[in-house]
Amino acid sequence: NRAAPVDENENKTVKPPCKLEHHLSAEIERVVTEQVQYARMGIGKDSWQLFSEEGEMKMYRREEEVNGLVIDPLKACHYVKGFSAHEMCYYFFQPEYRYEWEITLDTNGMTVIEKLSEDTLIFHQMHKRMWPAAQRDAVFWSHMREVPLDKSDDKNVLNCWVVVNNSTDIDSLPANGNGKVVRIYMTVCLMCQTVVLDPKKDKSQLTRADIACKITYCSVVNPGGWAPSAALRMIYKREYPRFLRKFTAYVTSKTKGKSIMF
Ligand code: 18C
Repeated sequence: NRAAPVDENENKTVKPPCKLEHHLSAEIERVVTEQVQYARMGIGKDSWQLFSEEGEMKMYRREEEVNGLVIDPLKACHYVKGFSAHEMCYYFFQPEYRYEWEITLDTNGMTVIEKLSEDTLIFHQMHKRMWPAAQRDAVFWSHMREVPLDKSDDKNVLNCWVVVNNSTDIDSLPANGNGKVVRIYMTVCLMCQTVVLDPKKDKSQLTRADIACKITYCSVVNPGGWAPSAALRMIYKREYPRFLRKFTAYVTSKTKGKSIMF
């Protein structure tokens, strides 16, 4: 005669464990595992070069080229008080908010091609053209989930969420199909951890003043075709800090006054 168990994931948008039952399941499992491991490594001892620092936000890159194209891997770390890991990932993943923060999109540039499951979407994005290079587009799967905590995580970490965006091919939208738009290839990982600032408080007592979000954003973008290296590196240096600054401010404003989504 016991009461029904309380489902503490009831209000989450994605309920772990994720049910992956589609043709991309195996690939998503592999890429997400890899990306989470890579994000957890932080900047470690590798030769990352700090290229931007604004308060808690630090951005590092490694200069790399493939067939003469700049593909510099980027790792960014940030720490923002007042919202949770789930909230940060939620606004990054959900398509209905994208135009409110994504400044690289062309007018009406985003389309959801397919919803594979609650936690996995396939997007087509048409990006703004940057003269003198050709316009770029991208087709990618986007997957959001909660990640179990790891022994390497700090004691004050409450939970961890991730969104991975990874390029994919679909028959209906062939790359470079019209001879004008060049397809970019990317792997992007946004990993966030909710940090509890007052360890004496129980989860149910936490307010926005008691939490912070530790953010790791990693990306590798292959421009897919000719793009002047120096110009591209200048765009990276300007646009990545702009994105993370703007996006975290956006999440702060969207969550203000709302109950916390853990
Ligand atoms: O992760 C981010 N956004 C996600 C949701 O949209 C998703 C998409 C990432 C891909 C971004 C690639 C954009 C290419 C756009 C072309 C340039 C437009 C610049 C317009 C500036 C106003 O994961 C946040 C992404 C933050 C992106 C920062 C800039 C990256 C620039 C990449 C350039 C690629 C080659 C362009 C060739 C131009 C050469 C002069």
